[in-house]
Amino acid sequence: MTIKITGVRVTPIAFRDPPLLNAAGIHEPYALRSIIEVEAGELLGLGESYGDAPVLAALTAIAPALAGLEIHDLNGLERVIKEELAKLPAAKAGAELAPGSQPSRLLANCFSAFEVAFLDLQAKAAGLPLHALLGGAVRREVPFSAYLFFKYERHIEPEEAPDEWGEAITPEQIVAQAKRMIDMYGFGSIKLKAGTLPPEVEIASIEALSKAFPGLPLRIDPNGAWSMQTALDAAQKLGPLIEYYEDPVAGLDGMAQLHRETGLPLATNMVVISFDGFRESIKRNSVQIVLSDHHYWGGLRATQHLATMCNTFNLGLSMHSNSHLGISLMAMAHLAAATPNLSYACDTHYPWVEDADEVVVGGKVAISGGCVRVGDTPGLGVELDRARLARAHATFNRISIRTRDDLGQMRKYDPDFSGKQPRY
Ligand code: GKR
Ligand code: MG
Repeated sequence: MTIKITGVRVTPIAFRDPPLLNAAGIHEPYALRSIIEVEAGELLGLGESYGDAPVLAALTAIAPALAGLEIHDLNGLERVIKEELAKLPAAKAGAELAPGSQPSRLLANCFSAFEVAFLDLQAKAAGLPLHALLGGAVRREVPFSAYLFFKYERHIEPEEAPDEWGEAITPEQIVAQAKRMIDMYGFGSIKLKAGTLPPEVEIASIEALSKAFPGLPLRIDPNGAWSMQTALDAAQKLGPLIEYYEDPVAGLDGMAQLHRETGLPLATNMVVISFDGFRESIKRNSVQIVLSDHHYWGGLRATQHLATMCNTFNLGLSMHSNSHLGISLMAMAHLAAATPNLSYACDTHYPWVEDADEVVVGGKVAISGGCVRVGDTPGLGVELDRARLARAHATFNRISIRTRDDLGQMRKYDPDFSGKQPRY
């Protein structure tokens, strides 16, 4: 059966984001995404990707060229994307903490944005849930971890109302944040974003979490903001408490040295973000766990290839996230459901999203018992709510943010903030 693409829409949206601290600076009051709709007659396939200007420009340029492709022709999709990208001016470097916005990832993340929508269409046309198309679910309940952030009580912009999470700049406040998030969603593991406050506070926060939640797997992620010495010192205290040490130092060589000297399992979404990086990491034994992310690894099928590589080289596999909504969450969940060796709970920023900002029917996708359930509804299992989408698009039109800039945002609080790395 031949089913052709009849139309493609890319809608930029923005949603509220709390003042979350990270190694680069602080989140702006709004996060950007793009919502992709691929039509084939009566059928509609959905995708969600980055909304930063360079990616958005590329997605928008590619969209009209996809009409006429057959929904199963993913090689054709890649060919058309390459042709359209070749016509665009070369993109400038993007924010480091949003790996998908790096120019070198443009092909991979454009392909992914449309591939998910094509696969959603294929699954709907076959009357199958997406996980069935990806090889079948090995788990129906996909575990996610509680993703904790140090944060300020409110954004510096006076017109932005405070969020419901409150301030978190001490170990006690981080434990309170974890309790609230676990009460709300039932998470069975915890990730702490670090590289932002002095390391003593961050280490003390892991110690406090370990006391407050005995037995719960813990991770810490300084996003490469620690010097080798800081990471080595911290390893002595953190080692016995964490399941993995995520990007404590920058670079493949730094990670390799840290692993040699500590023996701790190191995870990354910074030094291995492509198959080239994977090869280089294997040569040096830089990382023991790769955090996959279909948005910049080149789609759901490419991420399954990554899973095979991890299996082949005996590496662990986990899943990274950036600020996202429910379409991305469901793509992540179907992929994780169909990936046997994804052996750690996935990351997600979803708890930081407010229900009113979601664009799918029914509002936020449920996370219960720490898991997202993948069912038997054909495709991704979520539908677009047109009124919600229009609201999120209106928000995008109202604000002036067009590319994520955590560093620039931090300089509004502290004009002398250098952004120099390693930070500690
Ligand atoms: O949202 O601030 C953030 C995170 O730091 C994000 O940008 C990272 O890409 O979550 C990510 C990570 O695991 O490094
Ligand atoms: Mg990370």
